[in-house]
Amino acid sequence: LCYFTQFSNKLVSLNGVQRGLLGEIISRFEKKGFSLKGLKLMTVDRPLAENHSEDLLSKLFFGALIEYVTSGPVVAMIWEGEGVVKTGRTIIGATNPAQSAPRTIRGDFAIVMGRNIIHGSDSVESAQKEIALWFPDGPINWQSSLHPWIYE
Ligand code: DGI
Repeated sequence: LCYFTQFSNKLVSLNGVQRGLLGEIISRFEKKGFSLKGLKLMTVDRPLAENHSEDLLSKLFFGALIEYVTSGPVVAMIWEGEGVVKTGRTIIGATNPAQSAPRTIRGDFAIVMGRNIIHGSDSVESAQKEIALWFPDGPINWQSSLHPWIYE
C-alpha cells in the first residue's frame, strides 16, 4: 500500500514484496522528489483489510481482494509532497494493468487486476482516513535537505 497528506498519500505495496519489487517501487517515489513519512512491513488481518476496502464491499471481487491483501506481507508507506495523491496515482498507473501505461508501476510489472501490485489513496480525504487506519501513530516528521532543490 502507499497512501498519501494535503500533501501526503498513503501507499500500500501488496504483492510488491512477494515479487521482489519493493526497492524499485520506493525508488520511483524517491527519485520523483517525494518524501517518505511512514514505512511498515506488516501482515494484514481480515478486519484491517475489510475496513480498508469497505467501499468495495458490494463488489463481486471483494472476497478475492481480501484474500489477496491478507495473503502475505504488505508494505504500508506514507509519501508526502505537492500533489502527491494525483501524481502518485500517475506513477502507479491505471487500476487494470492491461490499461496501465508503460513506465508506470502497474504498466511495467503487472498483468491482471487482482495482482496489480500496489494501492494508492484516491483523494486527500481517503488518504487521511487510510493514514489513520494504517499508521495510528501518524507520520514521521522530517524535512529533506533537498527541499529547496525540489521546490521553488
Ligand atoms: O484505487 P485502485 O486500486 O486503482 O482501484 P479501486 O480502489 O477501484 O479498487 C481497489 C482494488 O480492487 C484494485 O486495485 C484491484 C481490485 N479491483 C478493482 N476492480 C476489480 C478488482 N479486482 C478484480 N478482480 N476485478 C475488478 O473488476
